[in-house]
Amino acid sequence: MPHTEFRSEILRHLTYTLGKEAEMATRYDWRMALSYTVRDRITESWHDAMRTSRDGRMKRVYYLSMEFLIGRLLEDAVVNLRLDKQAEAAMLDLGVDYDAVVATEPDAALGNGGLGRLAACFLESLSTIGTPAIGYGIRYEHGLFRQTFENGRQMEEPEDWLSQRHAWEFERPDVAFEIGFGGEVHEENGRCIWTPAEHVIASAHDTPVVGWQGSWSNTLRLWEARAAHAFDLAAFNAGRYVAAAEPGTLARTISRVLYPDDTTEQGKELRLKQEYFFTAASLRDILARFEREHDDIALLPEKVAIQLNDTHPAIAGPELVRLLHDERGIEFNASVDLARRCLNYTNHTLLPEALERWSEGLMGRLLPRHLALIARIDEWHARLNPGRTVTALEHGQVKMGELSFIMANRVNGVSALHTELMKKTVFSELHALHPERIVNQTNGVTPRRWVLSSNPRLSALTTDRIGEGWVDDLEQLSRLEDHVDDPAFLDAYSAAKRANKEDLAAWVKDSLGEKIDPAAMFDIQIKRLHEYKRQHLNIIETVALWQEIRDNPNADWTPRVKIFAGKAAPGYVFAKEIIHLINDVGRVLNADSVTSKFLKVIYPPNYNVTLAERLIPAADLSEQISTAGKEASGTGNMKFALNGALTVGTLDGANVEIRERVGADNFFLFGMTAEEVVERRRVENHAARAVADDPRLARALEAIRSGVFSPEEPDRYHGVVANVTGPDYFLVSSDFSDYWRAQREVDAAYRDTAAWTRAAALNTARSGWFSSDRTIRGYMADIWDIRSSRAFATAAE
Ligand code: 26V
Repeated sequence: MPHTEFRSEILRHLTYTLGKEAEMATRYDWRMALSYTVRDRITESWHDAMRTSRDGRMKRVYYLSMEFLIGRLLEDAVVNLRLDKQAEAAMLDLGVDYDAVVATEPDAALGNGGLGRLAACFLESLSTIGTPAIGYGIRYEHGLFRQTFENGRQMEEPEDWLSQRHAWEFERPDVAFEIGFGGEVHEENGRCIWTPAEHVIASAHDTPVVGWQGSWSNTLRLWEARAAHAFDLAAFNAGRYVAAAEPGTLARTISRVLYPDDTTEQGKELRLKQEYFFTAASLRDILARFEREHDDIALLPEKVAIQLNDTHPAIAGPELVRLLHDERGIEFNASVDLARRCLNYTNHTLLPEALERWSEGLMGRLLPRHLALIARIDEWHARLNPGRTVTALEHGQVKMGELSFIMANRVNGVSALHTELMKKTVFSELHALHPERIVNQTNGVTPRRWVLSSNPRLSALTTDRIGEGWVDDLEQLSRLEDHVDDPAFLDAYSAAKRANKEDLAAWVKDSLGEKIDPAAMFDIQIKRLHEYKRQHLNIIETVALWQEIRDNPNADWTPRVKIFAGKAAPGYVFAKEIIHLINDVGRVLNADSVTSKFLKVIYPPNYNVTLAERLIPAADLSEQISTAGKEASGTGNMKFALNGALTVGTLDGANVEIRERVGADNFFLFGMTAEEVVERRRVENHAARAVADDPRLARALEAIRSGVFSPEEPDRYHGVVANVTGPDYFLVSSDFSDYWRAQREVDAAYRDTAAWTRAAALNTARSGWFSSDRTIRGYMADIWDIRSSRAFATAAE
């Protein structure tokens, strides 16, 4: 279609949907008009996909997730529909700056980090592959908080992504379910009846998720909470205006805000309410759809595959049993069996503090019937597995990991190492009872967003050399290996990286006022702040390097820019101290006229999907330095490798598999293995010993401790230093020397530009396996038993 026709559609939306004249339209108006125009193109394929799924009575995947970190949607849709040229030309014709318009879209941060972003990549891959799927979650009014820095300290502001209209969603006032809480359970003719004390309405909002080339679209269905009776007329008539609106306010708190803790803090009643709210609404929706298409409930496991994204929707087990047994009168054992054959559980962390547990008291108060059903499920499980068994209910607590495991057909880890650790640690006893249940599905990322759209230069070069088949068959990137000894290719590859770095440098200058040299190595660590991710290891090494440069300022240092980005949970004091420290160190180093040409520290605030898209294509070095055994997989590590950054990393999570694929020569390995970590913790005073053995570490810690970076408050970092030299659970001190060694190897390697570029290109060429398309195909084959996607339908024809 010519761009002129596209232009008239934009104008039509501007006039009739937005009610604006072109002369008066703002960038917001243009973005909305463009978004509606693009959305129109998706809607037909979306309807086709739904009709095909319905008419074919196809098995569907239901991905239940508390978090979907979707980011901006306009550019992604434009790229997937291949409308980029048309959209840009049409906007140019209209005298509107396309990039500026795209940049007005709020970044939808309905998630904390890895788990939520994975859910978003999975939905896109499911659409690309053409597998019928619905993602179910919560339509948070406020997503993850906005981060700012005040004198280097993290401040949190509410995020307001819905303050403007959300162009991509369709409200479905007709799709609504009453969700109950509390109340009583009584028996009537041998059947349990739950009479909740309180009800909230879950009402659906649908966003189409378009796959590559627009040939299939799935749905992201987010539930909004509202009151069953939003308004108390009696109170209003009595002049109590605030009280009159109270029922609505109370109900709406359920979908008001995303919990901003990714691993700390537990046990909030509202969180359990959110979990039950969206799980119960989703299951009712799933059963209603099933019952429209089938009349034999025995077919349920053949037609419905439910994936629990961590334990947050774990209440799905007892709730599905309740819907089948209590509400449909199916015998209890048969109900459990049916439910179990539909449900699967992905574990995303083994950190003990992140494993969900609810007190029996709270569960009994909020979900009395479910508590009783969990006890019955435990009995059922014990009966089938006589001898030593494991229960979900124990010592007055409901353990959601155990409950999910017991109620799941398949349980999966997110990298090879993590899956093995699941078997050996948290789930060892359940694994012994059910050795076939745990499977591995190493994470992946969508190449449409994380290469094609965010790195157009690398994409153009790749397509020029190997054609565009790589976009939905990422292992084709291996064909780039034929070019890694061609100087013209390497020149073009490094020119693309250089241009990306120049773009980033310009953005840093504009937004932070700091000048960075695009010729320097861009060394990036971006992720949530957490002790196990060890941003403090990175900044301590930075301090040690700075001291060494000051000792010997005329040496031939390899210039580096250390870039950090990431948020700390508002209540996570230690993580906030690390942010403060990084900013304090940056302030001193960036102002040091002797060293700043060799070493700078940059920390842009408010890390989100959009910022990741800007940073990753410009990276030379990817920091993946978690304590081995703690990072379940990582997905940023994959994005960096694909975009030609070399990794400095530990043998943790998917780093292991990245290194296996890109080759040990193209990966800077350091640190203890997961087993060595466990050993090392048994050594008395391990941290003090490590500090005593490494004068560089001792000196860096002394500078931090004595207030070199916080002269206005010299003891500001006593706590951080005391931790790293004392208990040091995450072994920052013990891994320091080897990290330093690896970093100096990185320095040396970066100086050989040709060899570095070749290694970077090999990272791209050998990372194709980390596409989320591959991960989804793995889930389809090993977990969901789905062979009926569009891809398979075409193959069968
Ligand atoms: C826990 C909690 C606890 C209560 C409050 C809210 C909340 C939200 C999230 C979580 C669990 C977070 C687990 C997580 O994000 N794991 C990450 O999952 C990624 C995708 O599999 C993986 O790449 C990362 O290594 C892993 O840390």
